[in-house]
Amino acid sequence: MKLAILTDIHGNVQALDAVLAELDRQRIDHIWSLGDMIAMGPDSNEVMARLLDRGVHMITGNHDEAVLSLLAGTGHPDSYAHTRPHHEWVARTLNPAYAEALFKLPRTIERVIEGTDVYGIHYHIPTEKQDVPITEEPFHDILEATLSNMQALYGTYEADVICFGHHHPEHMFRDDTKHYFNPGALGVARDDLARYGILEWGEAGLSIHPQAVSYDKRSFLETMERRDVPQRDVMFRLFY
Ligand SMILES: [Mn+2]
Repeated sequence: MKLAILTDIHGNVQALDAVLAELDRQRIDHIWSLGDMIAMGPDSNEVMARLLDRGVHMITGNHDEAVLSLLAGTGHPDSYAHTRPHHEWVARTLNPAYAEALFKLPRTIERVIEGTDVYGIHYHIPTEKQDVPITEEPFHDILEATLSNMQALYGTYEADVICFGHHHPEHMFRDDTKHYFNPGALGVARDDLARYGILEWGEAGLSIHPQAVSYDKRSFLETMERRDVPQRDVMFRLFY
């Protein structure tokens, strides 16, 4: 049994296509996408088309929810004011069918696979805040990738493997009770690699494999220009 973990695709269809081609070669049983499918990159609609077409299990992230909140007329998180013009552009250009699909998504996913309880969430949200709207900012600040920080954030979650995203570098930690795994952002990096992960159950039980594949980043950057993506100068400086 193989489960692929994707996260933070962020509107980068070139990176997603490179990963999906790899997954086809690796005979994957299930694919999860742990939020932030849309925004930042130029191709939110194309990303949603691919994910829905493949039956990928999706949950929402902060960018998805901030855009949906604009579409629903329920405001925008104060701490994301700097990205509001960009989110307004995504909201304006998002295919209504994809918005409708995103509105239906949960924030968490959990499955028991071959006796292993696997949990997915975009980032740490305290249990008591898991139904709080994005405008009330229920999420935690990003913490440095260390085992003790992962234990502080996710140690009370009841699962064997906690899969998450949001923080763009890869995280792979374990202690006596849990694995903490973030494969790293699929669609946002300084280099030209699209990151993802494979959870594989074999004779010896579960193994976790961070993966990366190169993609056509030049084409991605050209599409940013061609579509005149708002605030791309800021994103180039910070993230690409
Ligand atoms: Mn995020």
